[in-house]
Amino acid sequence: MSAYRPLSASLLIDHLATLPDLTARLGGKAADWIAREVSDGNLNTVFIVTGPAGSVCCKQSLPYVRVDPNWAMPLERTLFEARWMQAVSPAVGHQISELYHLDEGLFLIVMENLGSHQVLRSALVSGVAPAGFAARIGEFVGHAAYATSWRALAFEDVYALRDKFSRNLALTRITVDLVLTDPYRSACSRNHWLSPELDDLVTALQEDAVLHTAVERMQERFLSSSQALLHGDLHTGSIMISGDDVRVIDGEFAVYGPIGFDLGMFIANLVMNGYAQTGHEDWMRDEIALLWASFRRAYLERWEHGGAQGDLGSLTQPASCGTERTRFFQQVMHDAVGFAGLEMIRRTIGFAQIADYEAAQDRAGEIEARRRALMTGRSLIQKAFQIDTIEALLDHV
Ligand code: SR1
Ligand code: MG
Repeated sequence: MSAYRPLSASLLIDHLATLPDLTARLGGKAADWIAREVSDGNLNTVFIVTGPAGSVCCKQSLPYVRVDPNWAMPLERTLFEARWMQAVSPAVGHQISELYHLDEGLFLIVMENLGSHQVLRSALVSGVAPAGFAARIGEFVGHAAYATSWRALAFEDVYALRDKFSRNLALTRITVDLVLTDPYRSACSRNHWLSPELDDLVTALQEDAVLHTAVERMQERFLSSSQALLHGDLHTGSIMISGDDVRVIDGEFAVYGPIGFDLGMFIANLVMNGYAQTGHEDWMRDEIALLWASFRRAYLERWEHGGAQGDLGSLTQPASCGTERTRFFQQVMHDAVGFAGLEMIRRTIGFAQIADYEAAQDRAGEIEARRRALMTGRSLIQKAFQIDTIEALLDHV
């Protein structure tokens, strides 16, 4: 295990040169390699290292938030990301990147370089994302959620897996604060919004005690429902895409929680893209319908045929529990609706906002998109437990 130091491009090359497997993967000698920083997310540094025979992607934690160095942050997040990759890869195969190496001292992950892929959010903003991508994400959530659930695993195994992620405190704190709390607090200096155009809606969100009770219900779901191992940050910036090949990256927020959290977060990002970009609205509705159908299909396929070793459902035949299936998917839908509402609000007035709004055709279009997101988000949170089906959700957005 190495001692921690933030790696520059040349320090990273020196370090990789000490690792025979990675040296073989890159080919040639260290002097032949090029390391290029491609950091894009809020938290970490990322380099692509290329040699004569191949390339790798290297991600290192910093002791602070990359985009806000005054915000101190423990280094451990890379370890949780590696654990997430190890935990879900048997169920999702090539829908994530391959993990080549983890250095627990440097808090460094070395993984497959998705060189021909593009971040889905950028592909949407530039209009080059292929239709149908959301089906792959639905499959991913269905397979990962079932494989880590109480249906698939004996409770002893779920407890063991849940324990591995239960210390992911710093990033879970980010979610609890940034997604589930901050936007509803008028005194929170991390919030920012287009002012004065959104002032009336922001004040209404922050003064609405009935809404805050509905938010509390979603806080309760996030904190007290341990249905499956979540990705925990499944927005369109956590997906890489190249034609049909769709990969889920950045599992550092992984934690046990309600399955609808991942689905709701992804749905919200599609809805906001549809509001922001002219001509995308019907397309995003289609993607949301595909996401849900493929999630349901993948989860059910494993439920019916995947071999149930879990204690949950041990008394019933998978094929004979239609009522239970309906109840289960309705509950996931309720959670997805509520968390979609929270994600829409925080991405519009909270600390971490989205580039999609800047792709609106003009300022009036951006204001309109942001206002729609705030109004729809609020309504989704309030009506979460009344929206039972994907059709009802689509009618609502
Ligand atoms: C301080 S981190 C802000 C946001 O970036 C990540 O991608 C998560 O979405 C987090 O909420
Ligand atoms: Mg990320």
